[in-house]
Amino acid sequence: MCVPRKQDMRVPFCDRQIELNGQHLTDTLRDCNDLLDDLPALRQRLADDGYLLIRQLYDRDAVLQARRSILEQMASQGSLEQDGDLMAGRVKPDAKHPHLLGNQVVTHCESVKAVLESPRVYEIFARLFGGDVVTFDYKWLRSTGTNQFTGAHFDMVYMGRGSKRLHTCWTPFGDIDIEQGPLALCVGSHKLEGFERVRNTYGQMDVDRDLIRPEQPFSTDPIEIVDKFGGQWQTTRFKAGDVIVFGMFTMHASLNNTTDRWRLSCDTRFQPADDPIDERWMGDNPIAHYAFATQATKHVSMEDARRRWGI
Ligand SMILES: O=C(O)CCC(=O)C(=O)O
Repeated sequence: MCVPRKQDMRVPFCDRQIELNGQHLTDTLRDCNDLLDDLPALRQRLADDGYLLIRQLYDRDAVLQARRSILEQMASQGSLEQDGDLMAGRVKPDAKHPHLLGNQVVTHCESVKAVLESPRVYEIFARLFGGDVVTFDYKWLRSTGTNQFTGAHFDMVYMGRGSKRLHTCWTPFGDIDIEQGPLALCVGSHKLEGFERVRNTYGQMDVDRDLIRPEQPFSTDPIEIVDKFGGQWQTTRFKAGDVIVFGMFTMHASLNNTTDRWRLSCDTRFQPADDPIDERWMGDNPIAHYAFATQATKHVSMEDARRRWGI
């Protein structure tokens, strides 16, 4: 019998089919748990790799309890298959996409907030920044359905008006295996010379100021990015309780969710409390992205913008 080797597995990654553990994509994101008691080494790792993967930062049961609350909310919105297995989170075919992104009814309910703003995550950032920490009130709680994915982007362009030390913390609400479309980082993108022109052009834009539609990623072709600018896409199998932290210039995307289950995750933001803050994301009813409500006809496509930047 012929058993396929691990490196023979091809996975859908945005608009491409890519060999897992080939040249462009590996499942080798490394955790930093062995460095957690060594602050200089932890900071150095973040500077070197552009990310910190922390296994089981949160209490797994607390994350699963939050998952249950999110799924109950999704069920009440009619987005779940009613098959008696709430925690499986099956996509109801033809259901409308659930309203979770920035929905404080869900993101600030007790069980979800207890994870996203747990003392454990505050402590990590307080140590990394060496002082008090603040988190955005807006939380990007995501449900990624069958065949959906997130295109490659920097977070800078969405929330870059405040602290230069702003970081993202990505939290899976459940175990996320390769086929459910985990997050992938283009490792090296935050510092490689090849990405300098991307950081200096695309990375300096602001989707609201420059009228580039917020839902347009930099690219949906992960191979193009590596071939043109360098780095390597890396992912991993996430477990409920894990988090991954990264900076505003670490390019990231997600693999495609090929299952019939919603992939649940939330990205939150942390920064030093004394730094200026991007006001679009603060308060009980954050301003959020605003330009397209009023100026939808003036938008610039990412394709045109990239041509203009020469990248
Ligand atoms: O979860 C995803 O698919 C995308 C997350 C993301 O873009 C982020 O954490 O900034």
